[in-house]
Amino acid sequence: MKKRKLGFSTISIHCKDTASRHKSDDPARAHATPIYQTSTFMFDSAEHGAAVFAGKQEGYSYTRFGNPTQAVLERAMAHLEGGRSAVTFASGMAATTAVVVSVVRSGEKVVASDTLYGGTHLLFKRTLPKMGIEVVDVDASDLRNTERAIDKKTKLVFIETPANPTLKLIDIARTAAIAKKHGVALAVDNTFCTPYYQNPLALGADFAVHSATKYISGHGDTVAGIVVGSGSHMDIVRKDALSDMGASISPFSAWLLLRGLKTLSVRMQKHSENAIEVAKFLSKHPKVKHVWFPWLPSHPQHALAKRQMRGPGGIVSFELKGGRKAGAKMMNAVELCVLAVSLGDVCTLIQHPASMTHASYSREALRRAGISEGLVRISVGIEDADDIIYDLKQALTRA
Ligand code: LCS
Repeated sequence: MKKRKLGFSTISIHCKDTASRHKSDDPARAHATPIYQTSTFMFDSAEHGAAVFAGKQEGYSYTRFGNPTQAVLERAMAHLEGGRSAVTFASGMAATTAVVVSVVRSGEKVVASDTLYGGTHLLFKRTLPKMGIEVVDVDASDLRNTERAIDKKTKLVFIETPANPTLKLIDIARTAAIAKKHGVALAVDNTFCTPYYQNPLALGADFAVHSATKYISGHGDTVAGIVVGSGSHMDIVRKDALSDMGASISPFSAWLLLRGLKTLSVRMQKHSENAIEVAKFLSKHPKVKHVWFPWLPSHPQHALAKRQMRGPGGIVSFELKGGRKAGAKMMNAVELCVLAVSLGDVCTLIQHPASMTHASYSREALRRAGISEGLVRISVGIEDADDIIYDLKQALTRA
């Protein structure tokens, strides 16, 4: 019989995309992927070591270049994102940096969307210019801005959709068509959706970038990043950016992500269900001025959300009528929700972007990105929705 392509949950559990009788590479035949907690690997002979280093023989040499635990994770992520290969990193920021340095050189240019995680914004505005790389940011939700900003020096378009923290969306397929027309690579930060809800490569992007710290880990216990792609640039991501820059994932973090990955689909469903409830509750609350959530018909790009994403994920942002002061009072009054940055955790997290995750933005950049002083971001967890809403309701009485 023809081999059946496995579904998302099955791939995320078995880390392969077609069924085949299980064979263990592990001498003890462990069922769970072992944590290969080793920095280095033994060679049978000087010739064997030389062959592995020369790439003439497959095998591991040193964990910075690759490790069996990491390799299982990379295979699973490549299948889930529909890419040829994946490379894991010590953080989402390392993954983003790896994509940029693999594609762009000194004297060249990146066109980026104007609403990005604050760390990515700092990399683009502070560090890349020191390396002679210019970054021009545009409101990429209007495709004319992206096309206008691309010139002969441009090598990469970098977008985040949905954007952190405003949930602004960018049409990936149409941005990819523009990038292709100009011979420019497109990278999409897919952290908010994960491959469960959005596949940038299938829409024409060259790279899908993840802060795996978030939903892929899911449990708020590690920091990691992943790049998935199909083109020849992926060899540079692995060989140059990973090996030379050295921000490789630890075997233990890779193992935590493999564990998280197994429940990604059910967690994403529950995050989304809860977030829909929270968004509806907030949008009806008399103290709330506005709610940003792609699954609400009031979201200005709701139609694009339904076309491009298979679900909303768990991030809801809102602004209170009382602005920043009321938001602070509310954040100080939560009892179940945790006042902390990061997102995609099983616990509900609440934070203030303008003074926390996006504190690196200038006032003008905040304004352009639509991140108001009063904006509050919730990463809705997978607790019982009634408990989350009860907590938000009681905290709002103090706002
Ligand atoms: N991309 C997105 C969309 C992010 O939200 C983050 C971190 C990163 C990349 C960087 O990943 P990291 O290196 O931290 O793994 N976002 C955070 C946030 O919203 N709160 O704290 C970190």
